[in-house]
Amino acid sequence: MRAWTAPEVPTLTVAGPPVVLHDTPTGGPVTTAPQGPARLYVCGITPYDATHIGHANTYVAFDLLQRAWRSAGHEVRYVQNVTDVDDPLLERAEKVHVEWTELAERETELFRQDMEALRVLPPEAYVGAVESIPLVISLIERLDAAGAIYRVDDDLYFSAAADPAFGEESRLSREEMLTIFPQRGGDPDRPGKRDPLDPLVWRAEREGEPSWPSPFGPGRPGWHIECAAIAREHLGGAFDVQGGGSDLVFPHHEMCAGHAQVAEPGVAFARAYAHAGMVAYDGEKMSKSKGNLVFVSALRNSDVDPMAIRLTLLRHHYRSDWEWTDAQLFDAVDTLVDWRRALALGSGAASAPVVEGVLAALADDLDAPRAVALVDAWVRATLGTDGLADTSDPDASLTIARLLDAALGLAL
Ligand code: 5CA
Ligand code: ZN
Repeated sequence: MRAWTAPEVPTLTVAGPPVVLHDTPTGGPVTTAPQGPARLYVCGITPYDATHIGHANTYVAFDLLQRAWRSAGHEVRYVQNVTDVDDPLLERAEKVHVEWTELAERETELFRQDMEALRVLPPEAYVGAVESIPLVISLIERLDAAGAIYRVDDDLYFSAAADPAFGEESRLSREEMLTIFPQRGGDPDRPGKRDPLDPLVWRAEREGEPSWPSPFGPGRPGWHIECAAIAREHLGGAFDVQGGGSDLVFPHHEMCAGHAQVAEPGVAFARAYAHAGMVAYDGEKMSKSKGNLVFVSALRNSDVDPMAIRLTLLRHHYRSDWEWTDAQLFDAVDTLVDWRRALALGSGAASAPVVEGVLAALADDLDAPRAVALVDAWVRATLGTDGLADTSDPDASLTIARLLDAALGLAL
């Protein structure tokens, strides 16, 4: 699939430190140590509605990771999927009387435009579920050869327990898993399953649903096997970071890891798992099913500067759960007026400590709020907000503008 156009990223003269991330399985910091290019997989959208602020928050978070790795001198191999066939997409298409392929294409295109506007760096491989069906089939065959696949009617399930490490990604108790599983696409109560937690990997053809031929009969891929197959194919085993929103910790990333680790015993799916917090609106998690959405495209269509949207997101640590309010957006618009005023001056307060501080903050578990606070302090000193304006650094504006663009994705 075609990704979107990459924004220019200025090169900085100062290198950033090694990147440390909070790892969900261990619950602590891990220093990423890419061997060769840093390999990143981030779960992509299910394209049945427009990009909302929650999605944007997740993709901006992992954009910071890509930028921090680049600042630390790594090349990055970034892969993202598009779940372009799945239950929610088919249900929505039927409800609005649009071909599911047309809906998926339209919403994916809107997502590309939103990502471009927010200056999110595109993945090197942007891969759809439909185009990956041969990969899914060969992964299922491999799991079957390992004895981890069984049939319920004409559908195929994966024995979660076949992975000795099952449960280590999410670190949830069995009770917690059983509670969450049905809320996130699982079917624990289906008769004939060996374990209620086993996930579907191949859904046999149903009337009125699209299907593709396979050695196990016509059907379509389950959700987790899609990401496992795409990540394995495009990144290989034990890639550096698996990313997504925290709603994917279980079952999605647990099951992806399970599929991959049974297919290739002894090789971890990913070295680290990083999860972005959930954005709420009107008191509840922003989600398509609840309908409490703030769309990036709607804001753009009402002339909101995408850089103000991005700054609003950056003011929250990527791991925190927070609630979107319009007031925060207006505040970011005002902030950018000050920042642009300071950047227009040419000279300003010393820039070197800001460069060092911002790169250090981002390498420290993507601490964008700390980075933004350092820039705010530089702007105040440069404009003389709290006293005399500091103009001691003749090239400050140029240096800070490049830093904002390269490290934070803010082109002002
Ligand atoms: N296609 C699957 C992943 S393979 C999927 O979850 N699609 S999605 O469209 O529902 O979500 C896309 C990404 O946005 C996921 O990483 C998800 O964790 C994240 N996300 C969804 N809702 C929110 C929210 N309210 N706040 C933050 N991130 C969110
Ligand atoms: Zn995924």
